[in-house]
Amino acid sequence: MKNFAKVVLCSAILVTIPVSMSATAGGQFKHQIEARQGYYKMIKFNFGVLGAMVKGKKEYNADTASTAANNIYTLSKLNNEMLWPKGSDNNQAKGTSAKPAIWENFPDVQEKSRNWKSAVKTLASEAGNGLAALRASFGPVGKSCKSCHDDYKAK
Ligand code: ASC
Repeated sequence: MKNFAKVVLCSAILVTIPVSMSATAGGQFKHQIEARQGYYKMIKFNFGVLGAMVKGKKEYNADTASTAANNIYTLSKLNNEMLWPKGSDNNQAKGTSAKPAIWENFPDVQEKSRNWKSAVKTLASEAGNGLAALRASFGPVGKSCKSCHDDYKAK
């Protein structure tokens, strides 16, 4: 090998090693896991705004309710396929509650996801129509969150 080629190759290796080491330090799927947790935090925050109204801890406000519900609806339309690489589960990766069962029962996960999205769509159209309408459409969303957590999220 020509000396120049050796220098280029060695430089490439020297640059690559620290990058891959830092990637494994927090787990191979650190970024995907952090991104999906951020996604759920956004949902949780907006769902919490609605929950406070449903439980009577905050006075019902149609604009706020509609905004929060539509934020969740917007989030429900993201394509998050890239956030769920095989192996990013709580057996093989750090800092996640995602059970390996997700990847073993993917059609069921997809069905639960579709049910959630459908309930969220109803919530988005109902939340601004008064407290009773919010209450009626809030429950099914919470139920569909729970149905997935029960099977696929570690406690
Ligand atoms: C929440 C939250 C969830 C759902 C779920 C509903 O507020 O953080 O994960 O509701 O518990 O049953």
